[in-house]
Amino acid sequence: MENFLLTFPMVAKLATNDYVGFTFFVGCMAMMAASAFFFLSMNSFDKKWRTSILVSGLITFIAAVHYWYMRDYWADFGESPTFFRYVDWILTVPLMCVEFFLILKVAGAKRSLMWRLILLSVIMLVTGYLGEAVYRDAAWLWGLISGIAYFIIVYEIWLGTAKKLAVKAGGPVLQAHKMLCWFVLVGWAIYPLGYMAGTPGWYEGIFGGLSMDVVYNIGDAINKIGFGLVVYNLAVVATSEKA
Ligand SMILES: *C/C=C(C)/C=C/C=C(C)/C=C/C1=C(C)CCCC1(C)C
Repeated sequence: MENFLLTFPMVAKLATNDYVGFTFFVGCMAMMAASAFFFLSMNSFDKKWRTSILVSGLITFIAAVHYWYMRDYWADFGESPTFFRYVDWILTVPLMCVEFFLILKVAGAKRSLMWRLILLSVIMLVTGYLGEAVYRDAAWLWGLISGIAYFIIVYEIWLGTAKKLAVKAGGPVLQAHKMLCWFVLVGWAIYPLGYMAGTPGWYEGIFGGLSMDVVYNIGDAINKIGFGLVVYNLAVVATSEKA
């Protein structure tokens, strides 16, 4: 029995300088804790906000499950879990687009806005995956196409239809929308840096000292939990203003 456990340990050792392994581990815990927080707080709010909080919880929960697998994958193979990473993103990033729609519904947001943002985010992620995993020699080109889709999302929420709806809604919704816009502009900009650190191209060396996975893991923690907390805060403020 003892020999068996030594040959097939239940848990992998984590080296003290394994920052990728460490951030997968802590990221997993943080996503689990955030999910519990969002799910358990959900029913203390006005019905209008419950779906938004539910979606916040789903985003961190889906990430928690993927982090569980990615942590394992990294421990076993010492390689970037690119496939799991992009499956996680392709589920959670469209849900973040849904959040914009949900909070702007009070101002009459249409479903077409939601689908437009979802479509752009899918284009951004699929082209990113092609560059990172399939056509690595042309990573810069796929990254550029991905970046254009990202730019259009930024334009849409900062200056386009979404912005106009947020202004129409005013008050706490406008404030929350602004915060989410900052997350997309600054928080999401972390990802292209990770991409450039982890793919070959003319930019090699500029970000070469960074670890792609550490950058992605920090980005995920900031964006998924931060996004959820903005929506949570909106529900708190809007519910107390009504009371
Ligand atoms: C929770 C996960 C989130 C918010 C992931 C967001 C990912 C991005 C904004 C990725 C963007 C990329 C580019 C803009 C260009 C290079 C390729 C990507 C996919 C890393």
